[in-house]
Amino acid sequence: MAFKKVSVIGLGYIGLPTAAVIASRGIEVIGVDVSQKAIETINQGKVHIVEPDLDMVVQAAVTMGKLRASMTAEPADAFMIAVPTPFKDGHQPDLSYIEAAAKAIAPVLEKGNLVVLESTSPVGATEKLASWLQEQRPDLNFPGVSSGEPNIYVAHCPERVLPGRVLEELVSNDRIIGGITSKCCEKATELYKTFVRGDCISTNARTAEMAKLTENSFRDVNIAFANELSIISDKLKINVWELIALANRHPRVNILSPGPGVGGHCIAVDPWFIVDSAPEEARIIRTAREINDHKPEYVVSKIKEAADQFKRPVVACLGLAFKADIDDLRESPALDITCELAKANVGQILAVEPNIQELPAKLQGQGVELVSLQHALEVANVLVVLVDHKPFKALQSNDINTKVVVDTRGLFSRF
Ligand code: SAJ
Repeated sequence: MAFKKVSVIGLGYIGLPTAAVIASRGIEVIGVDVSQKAIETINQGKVHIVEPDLDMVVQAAVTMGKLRASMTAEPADAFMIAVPTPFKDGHQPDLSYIEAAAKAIAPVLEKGNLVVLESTSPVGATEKLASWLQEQRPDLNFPGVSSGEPNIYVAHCPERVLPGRVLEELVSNDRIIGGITSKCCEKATELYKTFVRGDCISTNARTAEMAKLTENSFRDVNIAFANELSIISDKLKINVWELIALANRHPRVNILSPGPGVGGHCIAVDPWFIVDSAPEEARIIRTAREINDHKPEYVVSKIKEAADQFKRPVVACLGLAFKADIDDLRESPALDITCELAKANVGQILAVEPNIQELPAKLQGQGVELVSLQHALEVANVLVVLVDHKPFKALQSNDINTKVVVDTRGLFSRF
């Protein structure tokens, strides 16, 4: 089956780059989203999210007439669902966006179509997707649900790209193709082969769902280990950065870096899906989440100690984003720490975030000032490194040696 027309549901950080890359291979792509603003922006050949080179790829695809965005679904050969899967209170996965996507595409599905779930999902979500579609379309046979021979193919192929390197990783990363049946795997592999250079590895849908959650949990557990080491090292008066660099000289040790906590919408969220599915059994995974979630509190206490040394503390928080060299503030520990400092009346709080133009809503009206790095260096007596953005990495020892420094990223451990 050749894929002449592909529909991507959800045009966010994953859906839009995926749609644009497939369109760049000459396939007609219809992107569907609930945001009118996103649709208008994309149809003008522009982007509503920040990701290196994405603007160029989208503009080229729209200009060539291969990519079009719409608020309503239309018939296609394949549907790729890339909608958010956040968690609700109590860390339970919220699948309502997937359900809404199922309802949106169900009316236009035709025999022989392929439906792929890309959203990071708890185990069983792909099967649920098939049953939601079956409810809407009793005239079609969905795999794993209908007793008849399936005439629609459903698979899970989790996205695995790193924000900041999305376009490169979309093409070069290996993909896990989890079909509800082996025929579903075959169809989905055919689709991914149109734009993926990495290997496409077949498995079942449940294993593919768990594989994605496992990747992010592995990273979360490793970072929690590093964060725990940083707190132990503080207590024992050891430089944790030197410690980890030394331990990592062992050929079979690879400890990640401690930081102010774990942010973003993936690593801080996905492990909870495993905990929710197996609450008694997922002990390390839960503890790692708790350690990483507790780290911002620990950092705030260290900053308060530093500020207490001054009569008029001026605290400059370097970075608000959830990681280096991006503008994404979602689930950012740096933002939470800055907010906590403002609430706690620690002193005058300055925020330096070279990737944004105005103070985020959460910090407005809190007495926090968004300033340049230069200004912060001139007036602050406490310097807090929260994100390892490039301009902060370029600082020299004479920029900071008159300040009390709380360095959560190990930028100055070299001085
Ligand atoms: N962090 C540390 N120490 C480290 C590495 C990261 O504290 O050594 C922190 C970062 O500062 C950030 C958070 O962890 O706050 C997450 O950053 P990240 O770069 O590790 O990951 P994300 O959330 O940007 O992207 C991850 C990736 N998953 C893995 O590397 C296993 C990406 O490939 C996934 O596609 C993405 O999650 C996702 O969408 O699930």
